Amino acid sequence: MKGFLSRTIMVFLAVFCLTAAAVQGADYKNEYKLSVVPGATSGWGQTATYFADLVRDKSNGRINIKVYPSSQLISGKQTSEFLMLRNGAIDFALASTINWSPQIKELNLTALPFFLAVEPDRYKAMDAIMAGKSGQMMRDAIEKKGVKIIGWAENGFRELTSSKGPVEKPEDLKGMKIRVVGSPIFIETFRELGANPVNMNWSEATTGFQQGVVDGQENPTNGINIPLKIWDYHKHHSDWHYIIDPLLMGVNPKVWDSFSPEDQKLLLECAAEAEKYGKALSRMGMDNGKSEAYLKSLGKTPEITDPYAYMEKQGMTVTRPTPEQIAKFYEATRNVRDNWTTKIGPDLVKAAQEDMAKAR
Ligand code: X2X
Repeated sequence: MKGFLSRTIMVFLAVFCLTAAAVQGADYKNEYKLSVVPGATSGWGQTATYFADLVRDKSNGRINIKVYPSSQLISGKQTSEFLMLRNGAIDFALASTINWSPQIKELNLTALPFFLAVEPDRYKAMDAIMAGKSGQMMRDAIEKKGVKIIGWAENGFRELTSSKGPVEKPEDLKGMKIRVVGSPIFIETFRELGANPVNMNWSEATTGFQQGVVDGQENPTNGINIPLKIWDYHKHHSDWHYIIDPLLMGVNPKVWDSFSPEDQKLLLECAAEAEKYGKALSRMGMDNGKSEAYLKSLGKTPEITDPYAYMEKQGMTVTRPTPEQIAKFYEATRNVRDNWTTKIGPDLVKAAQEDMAKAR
Protein backbone atom coordinates (compact mmCIF):
# COMPACT_ATOMS: atom_id res chain seq x y z
CA MET A 1 0.00 0.00 0.00
CA LYS A 2 2.79 2.35 1.00
CA GLY A 3 4.66 1.54 -2.22
CA PHE A 4 1.54 2.13 -4.28
CA LEU A 5 0.95 5.49 -2.60
CA SER A 6 4.48 6.77 -3.14
CA ARG A 7 4.41 5.54 -6.77
CA THR A 8 1.14 7.41 -7.32
CA ILE A 9 2.59 10.57 -5.76
CA MET A 10 5.72 10.25 -7.94
CA VAL A 11 3.64 9.83 -11.12
CA PHE A 12 1.46 12.75 -10.12
CA LEU A 13 4.50 14.94 -9.46
CA ALA A 14 6.12 13.94 -12.76
CA VAL A 15 2.95 14.77 -14.73
CA PHE A 16 2.59 18.05 -12.84
CA CYS A 17 6.19 19.10 -13.55
CA LEU A 18 5.96 18.17 -17.24
CA THR A 19 2.72 20.10 -17.65
CA ALA A 20 4.13 23.11 -15.82
CA ALA A 21 7.25 23.03 -18.01
CA ALA A 22 5.15 22.84 -21.18
CA VAL A 23 2.99 25.77 -20.07
CA GLN A 24 5.93 27.82 -18.89
CA GLY A 25 8.13 27.06 -21.88
CA ALA A 26 10.79 24.62 -20.74
CA ASP A 27 13.73 27.00 -20.60
CA TYR A 28 12.03 30.23 -19.56
CA LYS A 29 13.58 32.05 -16.64
CA ASN A 30 11.62 32.75 -13.47
CA GLU A 31 12.57 36.40 -13.83
CA TYR A 32 13.88 38.51 -16.69
CA LYS A 33 15.84 41.57 -15.62
CA LEU A 34 15.05 44.86 -17.37
CA SER A 35 17.46 47.75 -16.89
CA VAL A 36 16.42 51.41 -16.69
CA VAL A 37 18.93 54.20 -16.05
CA PRO A 38 16.77 56.82 -14.22
CA GLY A 39 14.31 56.28 -11.36
CA ALA A 40 10.99 54.42 -11.32
CA THR A 41 8.92 57.64 -11.37
CA SER A 42 10.59 58.99 -14.52
CA GLY A 43 8.54 58.71 -17.71
CA TRP A 44 11.06 56.15 -18.84
CA GLY A 45 10.69 54.09 -15.64
CA GLN A 46 6.89 54.23 -15.95
CA THR A 47 7.06 53.07 -19.57
CA ALA A 48 9.20 50.09 -18.56
CA THR A 49 6.71 49.12 -15.84
CA TYR A 50 3.83 49.50 -18.31
CA PHE A 51 5.62 47.11 -20.69
CA ALA A 52 6.46 44.55 -17.99
CA ASP A 53 2.86 44.58 -16.69
CA LEU A 54 1.43 44.15 -20.19
CA VAL A 55 3.75 41.23 -20.90
CA ARG A 56 2.90 39.54 -17.60
CA ASP A 57 -0.85 39.97 -18.19
CA LYS A 58 -0.88 38.87 -21.81
CA SER A 59 1.34 35.85 -21.19
CA ASN A 60 -0.68 34.79 -18.13
CA GLY A 61 2.45 35.11 -16.02
CA ARG A 62 4.58 32.95 -18.33
CA ILE A 63 7.00 35.84 -18.93
CA ASN A 64 7.90 37.68 -15.77
CA ILE A 65 9.93 40.83 -16.43
CA LYS A 66 11.18 42.76 -13.43
CA VAL A 67 12.15 46.40 -13.86
CA TYR A 68 15.38 47.50 -12.13
CA PRO A 69 15.39 51.32 -12.20
CA SER A 70 18.09 53.78 -11.08
CA SER A 71 20.96 52.06 -12.93
CA GLN A 72 20.96 49.25 -10.31
CA LEU A 73 22.02 46.52 -12.72
CA ILE A 74 24.90 48.53 -14.12
CA SER A 75 26.38 49.90 -10.87
CA GLY A 76 25.51 53.42 -11.94
CA LYS A 77 27.63 53.27 -15.11
CA GLN A 78 25.11 54.19 -17.77
CA THR A 79 27.46 53.92 -20.75
CA SER A 80 28.19 50.25 -19.86
CA GLU A 81 24.57 49.15 -20.22
CA PHE A 82 24.86 48.03 -23.83
CA LEU A 83 27.82 45.75 -23.09
CA MET A 84 26.07 44.15 -20.11
CA LEU A 85 22.94 43.51 -22.14
CA ARG A 86 25.00 42.03 -24.94
CA ASN A 87 26.91 39.67 -22.65
CA GLY A 88 23.74 38.48 -20.90
CA ALA A 89 24.18 40.06 -17.45
CA ILE A 90 20.93 41.88 -18.32
CA ASP A 91 18.00 40.36 -20.27
CA PHE A 92 16.11 43.49 -21.36
CA ALA A 93 16.82 47.23 -21.32
CA LEU A 94 14.64 50.20 -22.09
CA ALA A 95 17.58 52.32 -23.08
CA SER A 96 18.55 55.75 -24.27
CA THR A 97 20.40 56.10 -27.58
CA ILE A 98 22.71 58.45 -25.66
CA ASN A 99 23.88 55.77 -23.26
CA TRP A 100 24.61 53.28 -26.04
CA SER A 101 26.17 55.78 -28.44
CA PRO A 102 29.76 55.28 -27.19
CA GLN A 103 29.51 51.72 -28.60
CA ILE A 104 27.25 52.43 -31.60
CA LYS A 105 28.22 55.63 -33.36
CA GLU A 106 25.04 55.68 -35.47
CA LEU A 107 23.02 56.41 -32.30
CA ASN A 108 24.53 59.90 -32.17
CA LEU A 109 22.16 60.85 -34.99
CA THR A 110 19.44 62.20 -32.69
CA ALA A 111 22.09 63.95 -30.59
CA LEU A 112 23.24 66.12 -33.51
CA PRO A 113 22.62 69.59 -32.03
CA PHE A 114 19.48 71.36 -33.36
CA PHE A 115 19.10 68.77 -36.15
CA LEU A 116 15.42 68.14 -35.28
CA ALA A 117 14.82 71.42 -33.43
CA VAL A 118 14.71 73.38 -36.69
CA GLU A 119 12.06 71.10 -38.24
CA PRO A 120 8.56 72.62 -38.51
CA ASP A 121 7.09 69.81 -36.36
CA ARG A 122 9.80 68.21 -34.23
CA TYR A 123 7.63 65.28 -33.11
CA LYS A 124 6.63 64.43 -36.67
CA ALA A 125 10.32 64.53 -37.55
CA MET A 126 11.15 62.06 -34.77
CA ASP A 127 8.31 59.73 -35.74
CA ALA A 128 9.48 59.84 -39.36
CA ILE A 129 12.98 58.78 -38.34
CA MET A 130 11.70 55.93 -36.13
CA ALA A 131 9.39 54.63 -38.86
CA GLY A 132 11.69 55.38 -41.79
CA LYS A 133 14.84 54.14 -43.43
CA SER A 134 17.11 55.98 -40.99
CA GLY A 135 15.44 54.33 -37.97
CA GLN A 136 15.92 50.96 -39.60
CA MET A 137 19.59 51.77 -40.20
CA MET A 138 19.99 52.62 -36.50
CA ARG A 139 18.35 49.36 -35.42
CA ASP A 140 20.45 47.37 -37.90
CA ALA A 141 23.61 48.95 -36.52
CA ILE A 142 22.65 47.83 -32.99
CA GLU A 143 21.66 44.32 -34.05
CA LYS A 144 24.95 43.94 -35.91
CA LYS A 145 26.71 44.65 -32.62
CA GLY A 146 24.73 41.93 -30.82
CA VAL A 147 21.48 43.21 -29.26
CA LYS A 148 17.96 42.52 -30.54
CA ILE A 149 15.70 45.60 -30.84
CA ILE A 150 11.94 45.10 -30.43
CA GLY A 151 10.67 48.68 -30.24
CA TRP A 152 11.12 52.36 -29.59
CA ALA A 153 9.88 54.70 -26.87
CA GLU A 154 10.86 58.23 -25.85
CA ASN A 155 12.63 60.08 -23.08
CA GLY A 156 11.94 63.34 -24.91
CA PHE A 157 13.45 66.57 -26.23
CA ARG A 158 16.16 67.69 -23.86
CA GLU A 159 15.76 71.17 -22.39
CA LEU A 160 18.27 73.21 -20.42
CA THR A 161 17.82 74.03 -16.75
CA SER A 162 20.16 76.20 -14.73
CA SER A 163 20.67 78.01 -11.47
CA LYS A 164 22.50 80.89 -13.14
CA GLY A 165 20.00 82.56 -15.41
CA PRO A 166 17.84 82.21 -18.51
CA VAL A 167 19.50 80.90 -21.66
CA GLU A 168 18.15 82.26 -24.95
CA LYS A 169 21.34 82.82 -26.94
CA PRO A 170 24.71 81.08 -27.13
CA GLU A 171 26.46 83.84 -25.12
CA ASP A 172 24.21 83.09 -22.12
CA LEU A 173 26.00 79.76 -21.76
CA LYS A 174 29.49 81.29 -21.53
CA GLY A 175 31.42 79.65 -18.71
CA MET A 176 28.38 77.81 -17.30
CA LYS A 177 29.23 74.43 -15.82
CA ILE A 178 26.78 71.98 -17.38
CA ARG A 179 26.43 68.35 -16.33
CA VAL A 180 26.37 66.01 -19.35
CA VAL A 181 26.42 62.25 -19.96
CA GLY A 182 29.87 60.78 -20.66
CA SER A 183 29.34 60.66 -24.41
CA PRO A 184 31.79 62.69 -26.55
CA ILE A 185 29.26 64.59 -28.71
CA PHE A 186 27.87 66.27 -25.57
CA ILE A 187 31.26 67.51 -24.46
CA GLU A 188 31.90 68.88 -27.94
CA THR A 189 28.49 70.58 -28.27
CA PHE A 190 28.71 72.42 -24.97
CA ARG A 191 32.35 73.43 -25.52
CA GLU A 192 31.39 74.83 -28.92
CA LEU A 193 28.67 76.87 -27.20
CA GLY A 194 31.23 78.30 -24.78
CA ALA A 195 30.04 76.34 -21.74
CA ASN A 196 32.09 74.17 -19.44
CA PRO A 197 30.67 70.61 -19.74
CA VAL A 198 31.16 68.24 -16.80
CA ASN A 199 30.74 64.51 -17.43
CA MET A 200 28.77 62.85 -14.62
CA ASN A 201 26.74 59.65 -14.35
CA TRP A 202 23.04 60.18 -13.75
CA SER A 203 23.39 58.18 -10.51
CA GLU A 204 25.55 61.01 -9.12
CA ALA A 205 23.93 63.95 -10.87
CA THR A 206 21.28 64.84 -8.26
CA THR A 207 23.95 65.14 -5.57
CA GLY A 208 25.92 67.28 -8.02
CA PHE A 209 22.90 69.59 -8.46
CA GLN A 210 22.29 69.72 -4.71
CA GLN A 211 25.88 70.67 -3.95
CA GLY A 212 26.04 73.17 -6.79
CA VAL A 213 28.97 71.32 -8.41
CA VAL A 214 27.38 72.31 -11.73
CA ASP A 215 25.25 75.31 -12.76
CA GLY A 216 22.95 73.42 -15.09
CA GLN A 217 21.96 70.28 -16.92
CA GLU A 218 19.83 69.14 -19.84
CA ASN A 219 17.03 66.57 -19.68
CA PRO A 220 13.44 66.17 -20.88
CA THR A 221 10.69 68.06 -19.07
CA ASN A 222 7.98 65.45 -18.54
CA GLY A 223 10.26 62.44 -18.43
CA ILE A 224 12.96 63.60 -16.02
CA ASN A 225 12.92 67.26 -14.90
CA ILE A 226 9.44 67.32 -13.38
CA PRO A 227 9.63 63.91 -11.63
CA LEU A 228 13.04 65.00 -10.24
CA LYS A 229 11.60 68.36 -9.02
CA ILE A 230 14.44 70.12 -10.81
CA TRP A 231 13.22 73.50 -9.44
CA ASP A 232 14.72 72.52 -6.08
CA TYR A 233 18.12 73.15 -7.74
CA HIS A 234 17.54 75.18 -10.91
CA LYS A 235 15.07 78.05 -11.30
CA HIS A 236 15.56 78.56 -15.05
CA HIS A 237 14.20 76.40 -17.84
CA SER A 238 15.09 77.05 -21.50
CA ASP A 239 12.80 75.37 -23.98
CA TRP A 240 15.35 75.04 -26.77
CA HIS A 241 14.61 71.39 -27.84
CA TYR A 242 18.27 71.10 -28.87
CA ILE A 243 18.25 67.29 -29.20
CA ILE A 244 15.90 64.40 -28.63
CA ASP A 245 16.48 61.24 -26.69
CA PRO A 246 14.51 58.35 -28.16
CA LEU A 247 14.51 55.10 -26.20
CA LEU A 248 15.00 51.58 -27.52
CA MET A 249 13.67 48.31 -26.13
CA GLY A 250 16.61 45.93 -26.41
CA VAL A 251 16.78 42.22 -25.64
CA ASN A 252 19.77 39.93 -25.28
CA PRO A 253 19.69 37.83 -28.48
CA LYS A 254 20.02 34.45 -26.68
CA VAL A 255 17.11 35.40 -24.44
CA TRP A 256 15.13 36.49 -27.51
CA ASP A 257 15.81 33.19 -29.30
CA SER A 258 14.67 31.24 -26.25
CA PHE A 259 11.10 32.57 -26.61
CA SER A 260 8.57 30.66 -28.72
CA PRO A 261 7.46 32.40 -31.95
CA GLU A 262 4.08 33.13 -30.31
CA ASP A 263 5.77 34.75 -27.33
CA GLN A 264 8.07 36.76 -29.57
CA LYS A 265 4.97 38.10 -31.31
CA LEU A 266 3.41 38.91 -27.94
CA LEU A 267 6.56 40.77 -26.84
CA LEU A 268 6.59 42.81 -30.07
CA GLU A 269 2.93 43.73 -29.57
CA CYS A 270 3.56 44.81 -25.97
CA ALA A 271 6.59 46.85 -27.07
CA ALA A 272 4.41 48.64 -29.66
CA GLU A 273 1.85 49.48 -26.93
CA ALA A 274 4.62 50.67 -24.61
CA GLU A 275 5.94 52.92 -27.39
CA LYS A 276 2.56 54.67 -27.70
CA TYR A 277 2.30 55.05 -23.94
CA GLY A 278 5.90 56.26 -23.50
CA LYS A 279 5.61 58.81 -26.29
CA ALA A 280 2.38 60.16 -24.82
CA LEU A 281 4.03 60.59 -21.39
CA SER A 282 6.92 62.40 -23.02
CA ARG A 283 4.76 64.68 -25.21
CA MET A 284 2.00 65.42 -22.73
CA GLY A 285 1.01 69.10 -22.89
CA MET A 286 3.29 69.70 -25.89
CA ASP A 287 1.34 68.33 -28.86
CA ASN A 288 -1.99 70.17 -28.87
CA GLY A 289 -3.80 67.71 -26.65
CA LYS A 290 -3.05 64.57 -28.69
CA SER A 291 -1.08 62.79 -25.97
CA GLU A 292 -3.49 63.86 -23.25
CA ALA A 293 -6.40 62.37 -25.23
CA TYR A 294 -4.51 59.12 -25.73
CA LEU A 295 -3.61 58.76 -22.06
CA LYS A 296 -7.22 59.57 -21.12
CA SER A 297 -8.42 56.79 -23.45
CA LEU A 298 -6.23 54.38 -21.46
CA GLY A 299 -7.64 55.73 -18.19
CA LYS A 300 -4.15 57.02 -17.35
CA THR A 301 -4.39 60.82 -17.45
CA PRO A 302 -1.40 62.05 -15.42
CA GLU A 303 -1.72 64.49 -12.57
CA ILE A 304 0.20 67.19 -14.48
CA THR A 305 -1.30 67.97 -17.87
CA ASP A 306 0.32 71.38 -18.40
CA PRO A 307 4.03 70.98 -17.63
CA TYR A 308 4.89 74.64 -18.34
CA ALA A 309 2.24 76.06 -16.02
CA TYR A 310 3.31 73.52 -13.42
CA MET A 311 6.99 74.49 -13.58
CA GLU A 312 6.07 78.18 -13.31
CA LYS A 313 3.91 77.40 -10.28
CA GLN A 314 7.01 75.88 -8.69
CA GLY A 315 8.84 79.18 -9.19
CA MET A 316 10.68 78.42 -12.42
CA THR A 317 11.20 80.92 -15.23
CA VAL A 318 10.36 79.37 -18.58
CA THR A 319 12.32 80.89 -21.48
CA ARG A 320 11.25 80.06 -25.02
CA PRO A 321 13.90 81.03 -27.58
CA THR A 322 12.32 82.40 -30.79
CA PRO A 323 12.98 80.68 -34.14
CA GLU A 324 15.54 83.44 -34.87
CA GLN A 325 17.32 82.69 -31.60
CA ILE A 326 17.26 78.95 -32.36
CA ALA A 327 18.82 79.76 -35.73
CA LYS A 328 21.74 81.38 -33.86
CA PHE A 329 22.25 78.19 -31.82
CA TYR A 330 22.03 76.22 -35.06
CA GLU A 331 24.80 78.29 -36.59
CA ALA A 332 26.95 78.14 -33.45
CA THR A 333 26.89 74.32 -33.52
CA ARG A 334 27.50 73.81 -37.25
CA ASN A 335 31.03 72.42 -36.71
CA VAL A 336 29.74 69.79 -34.31
CA ARG A 337 27.12 68.61 -36.81
CA ASP A 338 29.67 68.52 -39.62
CA ASN A 339 32.24 66.66 -37.57
CA TRP A 340 29.73 64.12 -36.27
CA THR A 341 28.09 63.59 -39.64
CA THR A 342 31.41 62.11 -40.75
CA LYS A 343 31.56 59.86 -37.66
CA ILE A 344 27.92 58.77 -37.76
CA GLY A 345 28.00 58.15 -41.51
CA PRO A 346 26.82 60.68 -44.11
CA ASP A 347 24.45 58.03 -45.57
CA LEU A 348 22.54 57.74 -42.31
CA VAL A 349 22.33 61.52 -41.84
CA LYS A 350 21.08 61.88 -45.42
CA ALA A 351 18.49 59.12 -44.91
CA ALA A 352 17.25 60.94 -41.79
CA GLN A 353 17.01 64.24 -43.70
CA GLU A 354 14.95 62.49 -46.36
CA ASP A 355 12.69 60.77 -43.81
CA MET A 356 12.07 64.11 -42.08
CA ALA A 357 11.44 65.94 -45.37
CA LYS A 358 8.76 63.39 -46.37
CA ALA A 359 6.92 64.05 -43.10
CA ARG A 360 6.90 67.88 -43.44
O1 X2X B 1 21.80 60.76 -17.81
C1 X2X B 1 20.82 61.33 -18.30
O2 X2X B 1 20.80 62.57 -18.46
C2 X2X B 1 19.62 60.52 -18.73
C3 X2X B 1 18.94 59.99 -17.49
O3 X2X B 1 18.73 61.30 -19.43
C4 X2X B 1 20.15 59.43 -19.58
O4 X2X B 1 20.30 58.31 -19.15
C5 X2X B 1 20.51 59.74 -20.97
